[in-house]
Amino acid sequence: MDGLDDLRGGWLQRIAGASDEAALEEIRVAALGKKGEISLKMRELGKMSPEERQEAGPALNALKDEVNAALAARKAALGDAALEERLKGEWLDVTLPARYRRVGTIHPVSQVTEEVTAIFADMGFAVAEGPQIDSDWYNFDALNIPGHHPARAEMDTFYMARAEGDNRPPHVLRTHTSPVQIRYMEANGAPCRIIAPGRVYRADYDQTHTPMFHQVEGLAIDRDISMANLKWTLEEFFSAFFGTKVKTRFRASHFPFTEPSAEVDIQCSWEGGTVTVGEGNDWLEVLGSGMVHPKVLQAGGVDPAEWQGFAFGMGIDRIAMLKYGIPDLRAFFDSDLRWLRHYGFSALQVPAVHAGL
Ligand code: 2NL
Repeated sequence: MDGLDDLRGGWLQRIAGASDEAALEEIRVAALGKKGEISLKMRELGKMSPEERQEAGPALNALKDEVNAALAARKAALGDAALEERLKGEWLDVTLPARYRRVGTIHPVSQVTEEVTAIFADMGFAVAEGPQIDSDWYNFDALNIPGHHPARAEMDTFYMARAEGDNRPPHVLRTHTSPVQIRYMEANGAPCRIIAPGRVYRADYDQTHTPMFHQVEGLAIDRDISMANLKWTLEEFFSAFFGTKVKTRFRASHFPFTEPSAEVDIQCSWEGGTVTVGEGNDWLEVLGSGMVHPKVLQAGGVDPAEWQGFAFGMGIDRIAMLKYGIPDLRAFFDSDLRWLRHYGFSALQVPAVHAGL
């Protein structure tokens, strides 16, 4: 077919000269679009004799393929060049210091919970968790606190509202984490060594009480656990926690869920209005404890003829104040950023745990 070489030469030259994708698209339409030059030529094939068509058909198809290939190649080349240009403009100095960002802090309660957990973990205690709303059976009856018991009233319990005719058992905001330990005994049986840290609730608000506070309870059950094991465990704990040898004093007490029961004081000094733990001749009450009452073991599905153990409970907020010199309990829950920055901990700081004292 006459003039095909000129046609090829012309289009390839225009493609090579296209300076951007839009120009390239214009060229494609002019050559291969519905009314494009090459498309019109192909339409002429119909008017040719079979002999002419035999020759011109394949030649035109080859030209069409060649032009298409040239268009694609030029498009890729233009894309590469555009990217190259952009990368030159988007230069970035990765050695510049990072932009300033305000970092948060770990709340003292979280920090102390981590510290307590780490110390008891070293002594073989696992962490147990449970619901903050529980039935009055788990919160009271299972702990040998029957319906008429004054401890129920003393604990200033928050009861969940119940609609008229709702026959589910009454539920409460847990007043201690003991129900977690009852549930753990039910699920896992004896022997066991656990601590149960978490939020607890009592309707009490003054200088030294907030309606929500944090408690950690501990439970160790085996065949021959005694008060001696309790005393060693607590002395070990307080020494590791305060980073100095801490003497403890056990005073006989009474709780419905332990028998015998003891309140535990730690040695401290009062000097210039500040408390220092682990020295001096004064005592601070920080903990309640005792041997788990047989009825409580029974409520947890553990046979008191075979098993016995100790339990204890202490306030986390209280020991956090003592360790870190925080004077006012209520500020713990004010969410005051200045307070949080002052008393908070770096997220990168590992819990301060002192071993081998
Ligand atoms: C206190 C008293 C205490 C317990 C908590 C406990 C848990 C189970 C069984 C027996 Cl499952 N006892 N917990 C025992 C003694 C005292 O806390 O004054 N805490 C600040």
